[in-house]
Amino acid sequence: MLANMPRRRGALIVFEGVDRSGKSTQTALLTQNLSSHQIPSILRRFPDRTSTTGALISSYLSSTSEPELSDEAIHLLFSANRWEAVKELEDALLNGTTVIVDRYAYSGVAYTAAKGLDLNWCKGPDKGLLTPDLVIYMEIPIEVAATRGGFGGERYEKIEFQEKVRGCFKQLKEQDPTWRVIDADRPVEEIQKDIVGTVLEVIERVKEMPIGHDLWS
Ligand code: T5A
Ligand code: NA
Repeated sequence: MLANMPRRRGALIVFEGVDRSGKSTQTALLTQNLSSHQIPSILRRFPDRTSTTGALISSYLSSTSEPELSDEAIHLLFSANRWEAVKELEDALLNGTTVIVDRYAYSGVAYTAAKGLDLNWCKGPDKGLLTPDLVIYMEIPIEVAATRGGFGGERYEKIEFQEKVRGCFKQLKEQDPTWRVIDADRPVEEIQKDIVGTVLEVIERVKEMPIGHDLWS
C-alpha cells in the first residue's frame, strides 16, 4: 500500500529582511506552529556560523576594524556557506519535511550590493541553488528596526547602510513572483498569524511539484 501512495515533498520557505526585522522570532514561532499542525519541519539559518566558512564569516561580522577579506571574498564565503547545506536541505524536502530558512541568497545579494558592487555580479555565485517556494519579506522602517534589542553590535548594523540594503531588497522583490511582503511593524502574534496562513497554503500547493534547482538561472 505504502509504495502506491503519492510522494509528498516539503516546502522551502525563506525569510528575508533587514537586521532586526524579526526573522528569527517569526521563524522560531512558525516551527512550533507547524508542529502543532502535525507538519514536520526543520529550521536553518544563514550564515550557519557553525561550519568552517561560518566561523570565518562570524569573525568578519563581529569585528568592526578594517576587514582582512575583500568585499568580493566575503560575498563568496557567504555563498559557499549556503552551497554546503544544499544536500541536507534537499534530502529533508524529499522526505516530506518543510524547510524554514532564516536568510538566504537574497541577503547575500542585498548586503553586498549595498556596498556598491554590481547586483548581477552579486547574484552569480548563488545561481542554481534550491529555489524557494515562498520568500517572506519582513517589511519594516529602518528607524523602527534600529530601536529593537541588539541593533548596533555588528559590522552592518548602521542606519545608513541598512537603508541601502532595504533598497537592494526592493530591487530583488520586483524581479521575483515568490515574494510575499509582510508588514513586520506589528505585534509578534499578529504577524505570525498572517505567516502561518500563507505558509500552510504554500505547503499544500507545492507538495506534488518537483523541487526547483534553478535560483536565478
Ligand atoms: N548577511 C547574511 C550577508 O551579508 N550576506 C549573506 O549572505 C547573509 C546570509 C548576520 C548578518 O549577515 C549579513 C546580514 C546580517 O547583517 P544574522 O545572523 O541573520 O545575519 O543576523 P542576526 O543579528 O542574528 O539577526 P537579525 O539582526 O537579522 O535580526 P532578526 O532575526 O530579523 O530579528 P529578531 O527576531 O532577532 O528580533 C530582533 C529584536 O526585536 C525584537 C526581538 O525580541 C529582538 O529583541 N522583536 C520585536 N519587537 C517588537 N515587535 C516585533 N514584532 C518584534 N519582533 C522581534
Ligand atoms: Na536573526
